[in-house]
Amino acid sequence: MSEARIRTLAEYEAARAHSIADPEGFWAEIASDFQWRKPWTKVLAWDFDGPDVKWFLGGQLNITENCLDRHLAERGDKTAIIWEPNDPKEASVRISFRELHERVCRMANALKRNSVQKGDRVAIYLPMVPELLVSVLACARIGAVHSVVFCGFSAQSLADRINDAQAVAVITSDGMFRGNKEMPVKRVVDEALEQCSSVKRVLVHERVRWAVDMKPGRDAWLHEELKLVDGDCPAEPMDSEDPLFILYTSGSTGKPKGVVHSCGGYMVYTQYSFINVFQPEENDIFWCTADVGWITGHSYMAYGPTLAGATQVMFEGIPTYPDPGRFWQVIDKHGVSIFYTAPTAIRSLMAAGIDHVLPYSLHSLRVLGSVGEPINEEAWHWYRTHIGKGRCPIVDTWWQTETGGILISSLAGITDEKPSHAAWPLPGVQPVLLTAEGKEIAENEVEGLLCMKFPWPSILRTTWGDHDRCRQTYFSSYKGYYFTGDGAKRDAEGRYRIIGRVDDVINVSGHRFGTAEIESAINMAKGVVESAVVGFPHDIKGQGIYAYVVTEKPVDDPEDMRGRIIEAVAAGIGRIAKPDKIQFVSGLPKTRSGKIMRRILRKVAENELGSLGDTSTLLDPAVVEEIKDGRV
Ligand code: 7RM
Repeated sequence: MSEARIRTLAEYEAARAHSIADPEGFWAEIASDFQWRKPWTKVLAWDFDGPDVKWFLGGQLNITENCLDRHLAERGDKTAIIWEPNDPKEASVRISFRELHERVCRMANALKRNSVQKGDRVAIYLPMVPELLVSVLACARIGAVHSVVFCGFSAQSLADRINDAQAVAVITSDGMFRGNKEMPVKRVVDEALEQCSSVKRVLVHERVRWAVDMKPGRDAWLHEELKLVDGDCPAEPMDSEDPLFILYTSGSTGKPKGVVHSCGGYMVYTQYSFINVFQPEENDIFWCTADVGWITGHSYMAYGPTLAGATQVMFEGIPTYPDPGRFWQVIDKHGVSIFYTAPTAIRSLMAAGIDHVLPYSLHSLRVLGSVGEPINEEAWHWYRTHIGKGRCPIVDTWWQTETGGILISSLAGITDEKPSHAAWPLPGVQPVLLTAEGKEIAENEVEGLLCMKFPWPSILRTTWGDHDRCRQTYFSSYKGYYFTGDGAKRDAEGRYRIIGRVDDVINVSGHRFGTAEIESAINMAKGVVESAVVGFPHDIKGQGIYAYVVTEKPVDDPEDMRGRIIEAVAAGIGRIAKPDKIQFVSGLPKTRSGKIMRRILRKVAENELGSLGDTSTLLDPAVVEEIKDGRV
């Protein structure tokens, strides 16, 4: 494994001091651990006002050469991926680094054969099969920009993302397995593509063997395309700052934005953070349960572990199929030693009962990780006691799609940990807490808005097609800082505790949705006039979605209307964003200028009816009483 590796608390502290005193020297040392086709001439140029951030300027590389080729001599036969299918009766598949290299090259050649060129965007809409990782790396191999869309998103969401990026090709599958269900995938793509003129080719992986419509001239079976090409594909040299991928993420306003990451900095930071946070050794088996459709699956499946030459498990299924012991069974089956999952999964498996854990030994586990949302103390202790058997450190990793990699976390077994605290910034990361007025808070035992005062290599570079939106969203609230949108506390010793979003973003089971995005989907339902969505505390999901809906006519069949609203959200975004609670109201609490008073709606959803605050500025204060009485 790599040398840019912190192994003791003293080294952590020294690295942190070094990174602040001499950031360029610090990162140059770490970046020298990779294969560059051409060395960089300047480590960093930055201006947060633009924003204009560039790392390793003038350098050239191909990230897949670092993920694959450089391991062949020493680790060619080492397993890169252990694929565990949805159905425990289906055989798992092991893919060595050499095989992965060959498959990526072959896929890259298939893309080329289908006219995909450097700089083109390729949408990937695939379930958790090895072809998903292969496709991602194949794009990177030839310099095509991948845009992975999570398979739970609807045709409309997929179409929006394809159109925004003007993707020229789509890689997908006939269908997918998910627990005891078989679901269509290609059909969703077909529906999306009715709205997308940029897509010229669709490559279809066969997974469930369903009959699908193949559009002549546009659609081809992947296995047939792969037969027509060879397994040799030179890696395209990329400039450090060339875009590597786009990943769409929700914010507080408008449609999801395409967060853009670039080749050099992302490569350096994902490997660096992977090896330092999880502290893998050569024989460890890493398992990240995220879907590759989210940033966690990009940074800590497709890239971080492959860059580090680690063996990882990729799991197609869900935690509760065939029963809620599935995760623990897979850990025993494959000897997983580093396990990285989300608090929502921990809470749901905790709720399923300890009887599902007891049959498994879990003795292979060495390190546990958490990501996506704050982990409550109860879940933290359960994870530590019943899964880690009290002997595995837990790394609570705080980061975002926009940060590209973990920024705040304990380093496993090196820095200390505290329940519900992401704790310590990684060396090279400079978090600050600001007051609402934008003043840095120097003291400890405080709460504020979490910002970064200095760039790190995997900071987002832009939002696809709209640089000003990037500036406005992240760099304009507080001049000279990257604003995360999260509130945080700092304890007496300096550990960070993330509280949650301070904007109109809801985090449901670790997935981000903008309230505006859900509202516009709800408003598509026939008979809906307007709606307002807020989050509320949910035992399993962290936050649930509470929708207040105004209808044209009084609702005489509420069940039917709720069903139609849920269908509208499923069609506009996907089932993952469906409201948990829907309350029909005659009006929304608005100020005289027409602004919805979300504070009031949040309080009602949280059932804090006694503390609604001042309602006298409302256009129609009576509506508040109605909303309180009608709470669901
Ligand atoms: C990696 C990821 C980002 C948002 C972020 C936070 C929340 C993520 C933690 C967390 C508390 C954590 N990217 N968040 N990790 N909150 N503790 N360890 O989830 O772009 O999808 O979401 O998730 O609010 O801003 S993301």
